[in-house]
Amino acid sequence: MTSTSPPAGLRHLHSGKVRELYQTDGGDLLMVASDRISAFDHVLSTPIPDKGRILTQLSLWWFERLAGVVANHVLSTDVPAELAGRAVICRKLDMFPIECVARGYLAGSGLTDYEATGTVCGVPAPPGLLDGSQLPEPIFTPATKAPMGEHDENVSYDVVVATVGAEPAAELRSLTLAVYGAARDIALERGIVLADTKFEFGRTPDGQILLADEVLTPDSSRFWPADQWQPGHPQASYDKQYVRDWLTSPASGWDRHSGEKPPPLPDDVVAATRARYVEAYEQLTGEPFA
Ligand code: Q0Q
Repeated sequence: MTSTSPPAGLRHLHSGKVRELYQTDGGDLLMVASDRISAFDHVLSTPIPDKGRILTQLSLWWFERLAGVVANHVLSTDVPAELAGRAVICRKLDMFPIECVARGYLAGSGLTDYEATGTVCGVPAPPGLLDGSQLPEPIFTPATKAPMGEHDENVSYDVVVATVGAEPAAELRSLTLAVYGAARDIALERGIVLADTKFEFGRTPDGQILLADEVLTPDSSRFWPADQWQPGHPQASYDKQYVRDWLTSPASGWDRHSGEKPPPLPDDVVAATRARYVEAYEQLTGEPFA
């Protein structure tokens, strides 16, 4: 079980569903990933052992692999012993208040929008696409950050321009699509469809835009097993399908539309979910998770 109490001498800044952010004495940031998992907009009461470590190490692998495409905010992994492997020291940036989403496939709010308007968050798309279809080209579908527990709101590119200015907006779109495209190709070579992902960027005092937050993890992206990809129905989630299937099965006794909190997960679902996170890490990086 991971602790949520702040490490000694650090000031707590933000809490996310599954992560915490602290400020160090030197003015840098410490981002800590927990073993918490969310499903159906609930943070579940049962942790997934090592999830925080696995996703932190995966994000660090991506930052390194993509350093040629975009610089990032990572400074060090020299963190307090009790957080080893699941925390990162990063540079404090002036964050853009925009969730920079890239979509290569139709799913989630992009699919809902397409079915209602024939466009994906205002971006034209050809007729006849299905749930899970690959888009002709990846698209930038920015969103404004919602309070925890609420859904981000998709906004038009013009809103991004009005919010951050024309030049930064163009750079955010360009970087988002460049990083997504590179990561999508790497993931697909390794048997994983990167359907979409969410990036956060921040600016240094001298105006450089850096890739921040965590990147290209199953928490910030839709990962689908490539050998099961079949447009026309909801795709299996690489990491959360066991959790979703159990929670929506009679065995859980839970009704996802009831507003009730989900019940604790059984040991076998926890073990299978942990195994999927390990499998995703090892399949993408080619390295054993230790
Ligand atoms: C920053 N967050 C995310 C968050 C709750 C993470 C602020 N380099 C940075 C970063 C980053 N990354 C942030 N602020 C300044 N400089 C990241 C959304 C929220 C827990 C963990 N919020």
